[in-house]
Amino acid sequence: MSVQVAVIMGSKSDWETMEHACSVLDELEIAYEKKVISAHRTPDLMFRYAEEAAGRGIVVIIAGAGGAAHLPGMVAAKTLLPVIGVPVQSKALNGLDSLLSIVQMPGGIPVATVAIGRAGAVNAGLLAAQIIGAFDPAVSSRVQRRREAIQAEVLESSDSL
Ligand code: RP5
Repeated sequence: MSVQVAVIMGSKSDWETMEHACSVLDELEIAYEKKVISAHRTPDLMFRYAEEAAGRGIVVIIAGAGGAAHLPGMVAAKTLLPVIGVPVQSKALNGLDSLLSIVQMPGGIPVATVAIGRAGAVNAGLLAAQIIGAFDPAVSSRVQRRREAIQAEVLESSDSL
């Protein structure tokens, strides 16, 4: 199975959040790679990675970062692949800094920004799956089954009140 999704993050400390995106991709049987790439500490690697991703067969990039979270936006600036940005919950400002750094892109260079923290990482995995699912019915039906399971869980939750 060829790697379709790149999950990148600004620091190893982001893994606690980004592993939730990877769990969703595992669950939906989507092949991915994961890598620490820092916009500030390894800028040349970031540009090279973004420039080469499409040529390597990557379809979607999920990029997580916290604080001055420039990774998703800078990667988006160097590729035409869809980039999903995950704001990591920072200690100092609870992730509001990360959110604003990622979401406030100038017109012309989009980053699909999800919620701060774990829910955002889960949704980033799902959004990547839905993008792939638009062209791959097998992936789309696995996403559909996951939705049905969530729905059943909510309906059953009343019984345990
Ligand atoms: C950002 O700075 C990373 O994405 C991380 O969220 C934050 C802190 O990084 P560390 O100091 O923990 O490596 O670049």
